[in-house]
Amino acid sequence: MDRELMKKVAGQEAVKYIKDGMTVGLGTGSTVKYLLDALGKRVAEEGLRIIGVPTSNRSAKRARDLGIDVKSIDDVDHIDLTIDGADQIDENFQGIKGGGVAHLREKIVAINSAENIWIVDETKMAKNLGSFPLPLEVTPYGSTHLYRRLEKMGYHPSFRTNAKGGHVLTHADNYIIDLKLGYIEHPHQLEKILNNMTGIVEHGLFLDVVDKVIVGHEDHSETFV
Ligand code: ABF
Repeated sequence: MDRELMKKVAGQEAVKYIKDGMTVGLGTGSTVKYLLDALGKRVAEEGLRIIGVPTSNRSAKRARDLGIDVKSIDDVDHIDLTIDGADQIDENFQGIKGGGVAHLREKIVAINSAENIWIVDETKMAKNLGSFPLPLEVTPYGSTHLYRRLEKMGYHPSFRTNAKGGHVLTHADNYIIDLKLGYIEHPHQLEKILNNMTGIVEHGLFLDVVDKVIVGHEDHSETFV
């Protein structure tokens, strides 16, 4: 199984939806890397002109290197289309995102986009959400108490740490707690619980957000609308 090829297939299919003059939300992750490669090709060969609104510093740098006009979300009045990766998508096209530590910015860009497309390799598709740990961006202040509360709720929390054992920090210098839930039976109910927990800045449940999912296989892509 060649996952990089699958990601490339998905990224190359998604770039077709970008039209000249669009303001495009640019996601984060290794599949989006292939989208940006294909986008760079179109910029170079067709003179495609877009405004890119990146969801991470990594995507911002890559877009600038490709000669794309990069703006912050607060410097544009609308986003026509956002293309992003995902960590897990269920059969109702609900998603978990945030494995790449950028889900707060990704969600802010997504909810302000006229259309959202997710690009994934086939291994991201699942019957239910939960076997991929659910990321939470949390404020450092009080996080040890929040951690214990999540533990008591049976959510199997763990702080995301780096190689040195320190906390992984988000763009906003917050912490990440991952919930190893295994199986999320009712994502909307869980969303309501997490939305009401003080200290959780944003969770990685992306429900009723996506308009189109492009799944890359080794020799073709599937597009679900
Ligand atoms: C991003 O895409 C993150 O939310 C997510 O962690 C990441 C996963 O994508 P990939 O597998 O392509 O790196 O949107």
